[in-house]
Order: sequence, then C-alpha cells, then structure tokens
Amino acid sequence: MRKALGLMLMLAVLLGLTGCSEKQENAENPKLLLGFSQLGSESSYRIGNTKDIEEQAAACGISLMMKNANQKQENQIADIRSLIAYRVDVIAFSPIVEEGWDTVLTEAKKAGIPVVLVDRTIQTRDESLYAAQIGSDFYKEGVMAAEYLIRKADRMELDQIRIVEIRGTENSTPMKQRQQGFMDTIAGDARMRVLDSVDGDFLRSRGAECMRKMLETYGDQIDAVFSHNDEMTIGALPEIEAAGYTPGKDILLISIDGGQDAIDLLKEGKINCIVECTPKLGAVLMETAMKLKRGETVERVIHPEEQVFTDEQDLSQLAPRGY
Ligand code: GZL
Repeated sequence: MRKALGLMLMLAVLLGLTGCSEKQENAENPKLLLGFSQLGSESSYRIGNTKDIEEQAAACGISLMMKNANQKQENQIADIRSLIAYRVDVIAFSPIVEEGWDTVLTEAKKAGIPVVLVDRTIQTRDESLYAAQIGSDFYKEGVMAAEYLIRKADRMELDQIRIVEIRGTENSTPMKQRQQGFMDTIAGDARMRVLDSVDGDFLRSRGAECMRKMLETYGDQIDAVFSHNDEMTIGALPEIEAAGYTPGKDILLISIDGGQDAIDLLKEGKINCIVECTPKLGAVLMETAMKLKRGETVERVIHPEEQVFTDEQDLSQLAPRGY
C-alpha cells in the first residue's frame, strides 16, 4: 500500500513538473495529432513561441506537426491545406495578417477539423471558422506603453514629448491594436505629438533602417520612440548612438515583448519601458486542443496575464526570461 502511494505521489510530482495534467492517454484523453502553422522566425518572441509549443506538446504526449511559413501568408495557407490533407485532429496557427483566411478555414470546417488561433487573430464574417483565440490583449499593451510615457513626462516635468513610432507587420493584429491603444491613450495629452510612424515589419534590420531615416529627417526633435517589438528596438539602438544621442536619456525608448536581450538593455538604462508580450502560450493551447478532441466546449478568447517592466522598478531579482 505504502509503495503504491509512493508511486502515485511520484507520478503526480512528475506530471506537475511537466505542466500537463492530462498526459496519460486513456479513454478521457485520446491520442491527439495537432497541426501548427507558425508564421515565421522573425523575432525572439516567435522563436520562443515555437519552442514553448513544441515543449508543451511533448509534455502532454501530443503529436505535433509544426510548419513554418517564413513570413509569407501564401505559405501559411498551403501549410494549413497540407494539415487538412493529413487529417490532423486540431489545426492551430498564428495568422501573419488579419485578412484572407476565410477560404482555407472553410475547407478545414468542411473537413471537420477545429481551428485555434494562437497569438494573433483574424477578421472574418464567419465566426464559426475558429473555435478559440489564444493571445495577448494587444490594445492593452499599447495603452500600457502610453501610460508609461505619460508618467515619465509627469516625472520629468516635460511640456512636450515628440514621438516617432516604428510599427510591426502591416495589417497584423499586434500592429493595429498596439497602435490604437497607444494613440487613444495619448490623445488627451497636449504634451504628446507624433512626428512620424513607419513600418518596421517586426524585423531588427528594418527597425535600424527606420530609425536611421527618422534621425536624418527629425534629428534632435525626437524625444521618444514607440517601437512595436524588441527586435526593432534593438535594431534602432545603435543608430541612435551613431547619431550621437544617448538612448534612454536623450531619446526615450518604449518597446514590447520582454525577451532577455531587451530586458538586459532596460537594466543598462538604454531602454526605458518594455511591455511584456508572452510567447508562452503552449500550455493553454494543449489544454484547449485536448478539450476540442474530446468534443468539449472551450473558452472563445483567452488572454494571458502580462506585466510591464520599466526604469521605475528594481529589476535585479527578475527571473531569466527564457526567450
Ligand atoms: C505579438 C507577436 C509579435 C511580437 C513580435 O504577439 O505577434 O510578432 O510582438 C513578433 O516580436 O514578431
């Protein structure tokens, strides 16, 4: 009896460590084949998201078919079609942009394969084309970025802040909603003025190019940069220094994601604020996929809890970010 109890305790601990309480395949938890169409590998967020999904699938004993579209919507559509042909149990994907999915998702619906949106979402007239959307509240991320800037202006007793924005991938959910949340929040503050907004496509190289051009155009008129992700922020930084400005002091930097490289730069004082956008959506995706496999209802929209890291905080005890 004591031995059985010991074994059960050890199993419980092991399952607890793997973070998946439904690992064992049995009548309630039939073997699941999950197909995932990832949009690319453009950022540490994306690489962290892919890694977390792979780790969580393994932890739950779920078979995973991972596809990578390398930043092209046409590749994602082809990938989803191949997952349909393979007859996976559930299809999940991170849509690179919001439009253009109805046809392929209608094919998945006709094939009887439920679809889960991960990270980003889509615009569609047929809400039945997907069962759930798991991802950040991007509008709130934009609001938190702007709220930091307003607090900074108050603290520094500034009478104006001239802002340049480096946007993420055009027509993607994070780009649209982060911009909307930010602009709505500064709209009522007469100190805030947006000098320019340019498309950096979430890429480090494009962030550098955008920053270089805006420094050439606006020079020392720029008081703050609102960048939609860390990759573009990290790309912009050396351009600011090369132009003779001190990032974090002469020009404030506000970013989104919260990967280790950016957090380290925040600790160095080169970035002032990073709004967290967690890529760790794998555990809730696996739980949702297993519920769909069992024919259970699932939550329609699931937002992870997220925080903001700023130069107002003591970050010395912050745990490693893992991406
Ligand atoms: C947001 C995600 C964005 C990240 C970028 O959830 O879609 O895409 O903020 C990534 O780093 O490229």
